[in-house]
Amino acid sequence: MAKEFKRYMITTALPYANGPVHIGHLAGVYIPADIYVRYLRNRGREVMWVCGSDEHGVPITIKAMQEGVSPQTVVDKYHAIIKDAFARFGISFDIYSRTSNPTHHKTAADFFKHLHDKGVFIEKTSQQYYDEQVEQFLADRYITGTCPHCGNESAYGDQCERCGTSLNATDLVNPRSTLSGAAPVLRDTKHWFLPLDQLQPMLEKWILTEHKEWKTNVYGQCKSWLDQGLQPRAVSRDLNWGVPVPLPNADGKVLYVWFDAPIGYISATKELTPDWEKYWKDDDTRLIHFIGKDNIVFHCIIFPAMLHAHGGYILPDNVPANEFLNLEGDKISTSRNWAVWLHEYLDQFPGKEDVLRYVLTANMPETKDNDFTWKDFQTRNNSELVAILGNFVNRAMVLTHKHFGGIVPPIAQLTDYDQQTLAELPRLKAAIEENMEAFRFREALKEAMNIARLGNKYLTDTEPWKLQATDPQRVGTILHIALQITANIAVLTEPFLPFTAARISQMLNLPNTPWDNAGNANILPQGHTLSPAQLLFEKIDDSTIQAQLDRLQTIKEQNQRLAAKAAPEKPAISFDDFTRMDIRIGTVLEAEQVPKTQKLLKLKVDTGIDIRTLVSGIAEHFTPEELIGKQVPVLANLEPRKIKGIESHGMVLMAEDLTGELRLLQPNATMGSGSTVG
Ligand code: B3M
Ligand code: ZN
Repeated sequence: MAKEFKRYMITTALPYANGPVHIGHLAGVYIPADIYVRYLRNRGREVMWVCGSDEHGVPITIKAMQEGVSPQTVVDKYHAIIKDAFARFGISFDIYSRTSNPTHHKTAADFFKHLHDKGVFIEKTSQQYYDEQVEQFLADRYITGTCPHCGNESAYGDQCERCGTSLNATDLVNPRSTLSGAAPVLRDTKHWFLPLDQLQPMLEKWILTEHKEWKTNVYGQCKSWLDQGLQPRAVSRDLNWGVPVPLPNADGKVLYVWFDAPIGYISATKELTPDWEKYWKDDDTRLIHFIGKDNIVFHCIIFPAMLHAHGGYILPDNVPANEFLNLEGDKISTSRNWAVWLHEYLDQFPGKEDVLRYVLTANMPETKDNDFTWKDFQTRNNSELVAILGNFVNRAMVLTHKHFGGIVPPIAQLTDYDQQTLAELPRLKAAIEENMEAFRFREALKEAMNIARLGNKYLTDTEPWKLQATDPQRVGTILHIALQITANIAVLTEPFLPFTAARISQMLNLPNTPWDNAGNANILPQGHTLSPAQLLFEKIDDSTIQAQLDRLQTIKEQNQRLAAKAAPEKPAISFDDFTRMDIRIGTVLEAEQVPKTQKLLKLKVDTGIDIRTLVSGIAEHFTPEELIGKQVPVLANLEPRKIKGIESHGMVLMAEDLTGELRLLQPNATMGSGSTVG
């Protein structure tokens, strides 16, 4: 029997204020939470949702170094961008705070002090990596190396973002300082450790036996860490940015960012209400953390361990973490600028907040990584939002204005088909609710769209536009039903598409209708006056999508150039070795694709010595037409080789640039075939 809760405490991961928010954050964390919270509020449940910027830790100081400004400048800049973009996008936090806030500094310091005074921590001098060139200890992201679990070569000192494992810097293979690139040395330093090993039995019982209902990805990750055996974790760092360790003789030490950031949830609640304790301490509060998969260990193991060790706090009842969203087949990355940034989207697509909300919900990475593509964005807009939802609402509104002067007509006789259609409304509402309660937001959205599908089918089947002359009463009944379906859409799509739902409500002149009053045909009274119809969605054309794809292509090319490195030199050869090669200028006479291959071209080349056949793996770089007539260097005395059954006599020499692109090498004036190269 599921536990009865009185209220909900919802948290969403605090985004680092080291960059703007992108579609990966939205699909993974903020949209699911926003849908869920709007749903809870609409059902009249007591709910509090807190978030804010994570302004501490090495992610911030690294960004400051890159931008050549202070950490404070970095967090001020990105906090403002993030907060504003969330607000414009309709993300309905009760508070969006920040961890540089004095309330937070005090709350986090007090929390640490409490654990310290209770004797929870192990104080230990241990060896930590130190960069002798910049004379600094290397916390977390100041050190990278190869993850011992998955082989990722750019794992951080505290975590591998590829496999999600939480690491100690000394676990890394081949560690390097990100400050100087140097191999770091080990030096003694004192830190406070949370004895996760001692807390293991409590965590095992709590997660593995009491929370078997957690999503399989979350439960599975927890189980694998617990199976490996938890180790004590340092909760302080040698750094000059963060919440200072609130103890004497702790100069230059701050709280580890992953110690202070989750306490930020508590601080934000405190900021909002003096009555904060009931949300964090009452057993009848249901605490739920919405996060991405890279944050699972911190929210399921470390933060609960902190709360438990402190005492008096509730633990999360669920942590519905999502997987990752990719962009056009590639991992989203702030540093590589491979993202669709929310603030840019809002500027470029004004009035289309719900289109992005819809597409990201429909592709939400709930059970596996998923991909955002601009083509899919266009298709979902044009064939779902425009063609299904927008089309239905528009037909119902326009026909009512045309035939009934914008007044909800009365119902006359209901046919069996009418009754069947109306019976779908409570069923669809229940299906949305069931999926919402289980954090299955993609399914919930599908059911919500099914209301519009139902309406479209109803109008298409009953064809009221053909009946006005012969049976106006029947037309009235049909439109009455269509308008009740529209009103259901206004109420039941609100959590997903709040801007659209508000516009439908406004068109319908709909008084504030609680969720629980929907799911039936009694929302609009007959005789109720509607406002003018307006279009909800418009088609997105190919050129708009192409502009986005072009922008990404430019970024991809920039990244390739930045990442490209010249290959190391090969071992030395003698002058004799070199002169043994017979390189001639040849003229390409014929070129054709080798059948059933992707890469091979068959060339007929005049080498001056003879006319010969060459097979070259360049078909993905050049068309036959581009080559015919060109002069190219040919290594003529390469032993003949059979390639796909064709004997190749030599090799065309080309230049390959750092990104793998091929370029022809041509003499700067036409030469006789057979001219030598050396
Ligand atoms: N700032 C990590 C992240 O943005 C971190 C989350 C903190 S939640 C308390 O992925
Ligand atoms: Zn890894």
